[in-house]
Amino acid sequence: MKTSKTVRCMSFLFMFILLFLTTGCADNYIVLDPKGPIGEQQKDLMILSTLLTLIVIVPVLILTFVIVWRYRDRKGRKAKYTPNWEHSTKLEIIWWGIPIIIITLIGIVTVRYTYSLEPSKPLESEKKPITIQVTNLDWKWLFQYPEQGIATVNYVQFPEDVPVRFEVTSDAPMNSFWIPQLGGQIYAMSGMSMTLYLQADEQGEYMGSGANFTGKEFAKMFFTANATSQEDFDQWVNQVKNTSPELTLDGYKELTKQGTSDARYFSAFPEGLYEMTVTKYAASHNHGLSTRVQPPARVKE
Ligand SMILES: [Cu+2]
Repeated sequence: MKTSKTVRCMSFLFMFILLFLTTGCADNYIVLDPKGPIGEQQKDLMILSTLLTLIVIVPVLILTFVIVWRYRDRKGRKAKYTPNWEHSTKLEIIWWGIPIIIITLIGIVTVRYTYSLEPSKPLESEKKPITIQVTNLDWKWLFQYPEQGIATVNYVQFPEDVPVRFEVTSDAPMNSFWIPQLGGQIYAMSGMSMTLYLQADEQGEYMGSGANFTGKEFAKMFFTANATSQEDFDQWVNQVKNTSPELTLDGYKELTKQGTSDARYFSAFPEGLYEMTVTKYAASHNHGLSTRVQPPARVKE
């Protein structure tokens, strides 16, 4: 009877692991299927820190079951019973030493990756980066191309293998700009312009989203990030320039009204619109942009 129970338990666990492995995690968890240098590094960091924590978690879980099993009360038990035991230098060294080594390793890894993955750090590339200015609106994303002079809504296209310098701000509640397969998210905040460098090493359409709750239609703030060849990109820019309407200041005010949007394209946008959006809120946001209030002078004791 007892063995059959153990066997049943083990086979259930085995089935569970098998199910997990065969459902094709890499397809469902796009973060684990990066398509650019930043995403790659972030995936490496995730795997590395998971492995480092497993050094602790696996033995602890195994020991939990072993101890419960070995020291359970039953007739004729052979496990040692030592009610007055209180100190073991050997054990103290093990359970202080191993965590200190692991925390040190995780610390070194984290510091190195934190510096190398600093979002505003330009990517190493022979190609000149392209700048795209991103504005979070209720509930849509506006993209402006200052070098090409075009703008889009909920669709962003850029050439593959070229670093993209995203400048991100908000003209609505704070949100988070995220293209999971290219790299981690960055906050879109009013009165601030955040810089995030990303790059796609492969052509393809990647899912982009708003990763921070901003109200009723927040869940519909998806956009397509399309990485194409340089020729296709240039052709697309020309097409937008020749066939799309202009974005006027009134048109922008319409966009800022609450509501969702399909992909839209504009052949031009008001000059300095992005900078205007940022500075509009700058006075109320204290990150060095606005004048700092002097702290009161210290009273001499
Ligand atoms: Cu801020």
